Amino acid sequence: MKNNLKKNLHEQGYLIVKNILNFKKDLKPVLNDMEFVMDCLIQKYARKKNIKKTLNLDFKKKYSYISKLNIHDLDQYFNTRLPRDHVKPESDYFATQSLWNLITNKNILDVVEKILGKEIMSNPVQNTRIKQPEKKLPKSSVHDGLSGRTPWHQDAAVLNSKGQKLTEMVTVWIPFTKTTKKNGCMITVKEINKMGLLNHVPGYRGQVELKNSKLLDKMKHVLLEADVGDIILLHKHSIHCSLPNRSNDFRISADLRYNVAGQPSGREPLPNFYVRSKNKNNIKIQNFKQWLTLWERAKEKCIPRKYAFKYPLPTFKNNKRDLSNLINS
Ligand SMILES: O=C(O)CCC(=O)C(=O)O
Repeated sequence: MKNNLKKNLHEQGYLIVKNILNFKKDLKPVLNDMEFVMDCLIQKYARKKNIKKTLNLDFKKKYSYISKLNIHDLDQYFNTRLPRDHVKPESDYFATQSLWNLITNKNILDVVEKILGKEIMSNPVQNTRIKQPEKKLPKSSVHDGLSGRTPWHQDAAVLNSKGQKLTEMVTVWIPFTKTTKKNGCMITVKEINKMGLLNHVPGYRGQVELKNSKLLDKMKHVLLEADVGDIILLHKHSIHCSLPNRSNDFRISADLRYNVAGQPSGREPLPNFYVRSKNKNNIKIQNFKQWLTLWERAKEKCIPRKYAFKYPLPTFKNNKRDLSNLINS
């Protein structure tokens, strides 16, 4: 079993692992916390006369309401990491007890252990994404990966140069809603991870995008559809993107990452800590409050430089690692 998971992930670049999480116990608490954030935003930004009525709306109607209030960088309130840039003392992020529970979830770590081995660290490259139907999005958000489509990329490309070279990292993508082609699942190309790290270019709003990614449109795509309770694993060199949400409903997910302990996180000084080890003394961060303290300490370090992460994209000399050269050779 152990070798199969690892072997299959390295062979295909992705794996869908069924029935790992329980909606009520593991996932619903995160949605509850998102709703709590919505309530706080309503209290702060809604017109006084609308507050009571709006607080009684359901999750989706509440979110639709606040998304029309023109709140600056709204996605950041629901995203479980510091903003990429303009980090300020008041910068908010979605680090909740429920997410801490998910990052340290035993069933997830049992799967990750089969890929990375017994010494595992939580990697700070992580996001939580609420995606409304695309037709409800402002034009400026359609190509923003937090609320809209995500461009073709490899996850290793969002690390700093040391991380790109040295870090064994796996992505654990978690759906909070059944995820299908219609509501904007991720897509990939089988075995394309075997090409290794490729050249990337700056994409929309500072996103990291594979160079010549148009060439992938012609290739055969695998739909990474998943049920609630499943998790999707991505190899760090898997090339993937996400489709538009063409449904009438929300598509909500988290993407967490883990790396082999002792390797660079690729996003220093953001939190990178043991979540599993044979030596229990390594598990120094043992509860939500300690985790939050790590993020606040990281924020202190990011404020003077104003950004949380900003790295040279993978650009190998002489275009030798351009997708165009590799698929035509
Ligand atoms: O959830 C999405 O739309 C994209 C996620 C993704 O690209 C990632 O986790 O690397």
